[in-house]
Amino acid sequence: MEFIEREDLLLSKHNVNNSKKNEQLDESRVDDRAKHLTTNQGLKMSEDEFSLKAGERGPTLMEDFHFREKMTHFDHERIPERVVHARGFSAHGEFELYKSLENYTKADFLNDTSKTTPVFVRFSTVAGSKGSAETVRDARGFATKFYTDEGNYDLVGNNIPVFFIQDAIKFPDLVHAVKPEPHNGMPQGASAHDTFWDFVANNQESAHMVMWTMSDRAIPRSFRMMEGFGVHTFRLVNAEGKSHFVKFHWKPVLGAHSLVWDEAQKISGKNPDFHRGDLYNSIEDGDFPEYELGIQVIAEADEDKFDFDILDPTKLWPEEDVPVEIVGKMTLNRNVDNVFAENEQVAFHPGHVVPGIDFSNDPLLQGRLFSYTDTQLIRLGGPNFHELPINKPVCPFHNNQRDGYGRHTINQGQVSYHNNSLANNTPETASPEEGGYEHYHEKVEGRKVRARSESFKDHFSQAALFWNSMSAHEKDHLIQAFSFELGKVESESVREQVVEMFSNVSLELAQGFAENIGVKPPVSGGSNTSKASPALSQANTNFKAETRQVAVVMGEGFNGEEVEKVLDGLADKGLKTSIISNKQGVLSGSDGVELKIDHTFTTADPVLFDAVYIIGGKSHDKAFTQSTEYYINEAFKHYKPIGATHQGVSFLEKGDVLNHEGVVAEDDAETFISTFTEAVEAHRHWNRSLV
Ligand code: HDD
Repeated sequence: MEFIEREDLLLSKHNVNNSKKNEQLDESRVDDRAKHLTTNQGLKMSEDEFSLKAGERGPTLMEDFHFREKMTHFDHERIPERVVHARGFSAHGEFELYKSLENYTKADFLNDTSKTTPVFVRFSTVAGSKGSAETVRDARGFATKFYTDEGNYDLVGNNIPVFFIQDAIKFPDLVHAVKPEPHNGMPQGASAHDTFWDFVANNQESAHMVMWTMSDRAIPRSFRMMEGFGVHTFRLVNAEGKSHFVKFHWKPVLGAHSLVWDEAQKISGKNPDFHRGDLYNSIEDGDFPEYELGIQVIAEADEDKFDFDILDPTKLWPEEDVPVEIVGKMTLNRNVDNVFAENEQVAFHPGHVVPGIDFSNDPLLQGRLFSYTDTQLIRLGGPNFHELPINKPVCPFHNNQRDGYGRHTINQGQVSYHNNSLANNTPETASPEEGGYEHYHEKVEGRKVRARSESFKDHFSQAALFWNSMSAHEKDHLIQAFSFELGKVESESVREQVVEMFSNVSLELAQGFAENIGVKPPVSGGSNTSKASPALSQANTNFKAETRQVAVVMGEGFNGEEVEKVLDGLADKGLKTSIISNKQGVLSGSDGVELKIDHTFTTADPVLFDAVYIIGGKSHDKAFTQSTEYYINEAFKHYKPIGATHQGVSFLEKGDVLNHEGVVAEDDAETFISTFTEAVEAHRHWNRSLV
């Protein structure tokens, strides 16, 4: 049998990642194409369609080893999904350091600017199951594994800089409350239900994080347009043994941008894979997502100089008080080859550290240090998950740990204990000078107590700081989000408790949603703080037109050369255009220009695009007209840029959308390209009046 070699199909389109980790993974990558089918024992099989039977119409024989092997493997294909963060997607990349941080840390990958560190990042929602929709209202996980020469360092963060609870012992309670209710298994991937809000009202330390999850941050436009935060206060320790407190930030080069809630809900149905598709396609197109690494540093001596406890994970360090210093950049430049092998089997752990990075006594962090290995043991089926290709460090590892399910390593020699004389007491420990990890010598003293520190008891000031920092439209979205979520809560008592709770954050906020959920608006309350942190508002983020998706609605007989010129011009500006029409195939322009249709009105939807550009055509039937009007109305309602040229302008006139912010009707190609690109760059046109 002759196989045809299809070189073009054998390699990932963008194999620009030449990192050490990528080379290591190459050893495990297998391409099955153009090969004979064999059993797992390597036996070539001549038949894979029919089981071995006693006669053509007879029973299947026990002897059929091929059937048994194939079926048994299939029967065991599933592993438990993650108890939280089950729905996620990943990519490979590289981290480069802009400047040495040796004053703060001895971590080699944060010292040597000539080194590029391979990374693997997994983004996720938190509450939903593995198959749930991606644009739900939720925090997003942002977990990064740095494969450093000194071992793996995992920065296991979220896109929100604070957390719901202050002590890890409450994590099972929080998760039980937000997950589908146990008596009926509803709702999936949603916090809009009684048990979640009952938890919130009765665990008021959640106030600050709830402000974030009710804000636009919880419905990101893209994984590429989210900030990342290490959340906890960690320690950096330098070669002299001096320690500083640190918080880690990822700042997306494209800025932090969000969907609107109506749109997010519709996307959940139209394309539940919206975020992974966006990440995957961007990388395949060579538009590599980039995030800069930032650090906030507080000297040990300044630990008590703030009006919050720096160990409290419900508090952030306002960037205006403790500036974020940008120190490096991560670029995601290779998609996974196999979602199970990489995205599902990757095992993160906040306790995977390298010399120079250490922990603080944040009681949430301390508990996480136990939980992550524990969960991998059940999820990945035993203690050898570090040997899975995606988890394996790029530096050698040696110890006396042995055996267990699925052991890959063949440890040679007689000795598997320490201390020993038979192997010269090796593998031997390394001194700090030789790169051995040494825990920071923090002095600790105290009575054994189960208690919350007094300094952890202010739950509302930073929730108010967040509210004060929001722009008008962001405040409005918060009020709408509270109204939606609590509108789904059946218990009147819970609704009342939540209004009462958030009246401590802002009277304007609590009054804004109370009536919508059938609760008497509070008349007194509010916070004493008028402090704001402009960095918390997405109105102050980066704005870029590059990689934005534009739906180009057009029909037969369009203005040929003119349209081609505009589409080329938009592509030059980095915009991604998709031609939408009523059926698949090719559209012919007035002057012989032909354009391929990318999607139809049936397969695409305006909620899947950042902007809409109406070109129209020479003549339209009723269905085309209705679909085009739907595109315009949806885009208008979601504050999206709308453009039109030539025949397209009449649609805007009809819909009364002309003369609104972010609506560009212009026949001159050059002017249209620049004005429309500017409108797209603005992301959304929040001041557009919808009435
Ligand atoms: Fe967690 C997964 C982030 C608190 C216990 N967590 C998990 C993931 C992220 C975070 C991004 C997914 C990693 C991946 O993609 O595989 N978790 C956080 C952040 C927290 C946090 C930023 C607060 C600052 N987590 C937290 C606490 C506990 C856990 C307090 C328990 C004490 N988290 C887990 C877990 C998971 C997990 C149950 C589920 C799957 C996994 O670990 O590997 O162990």
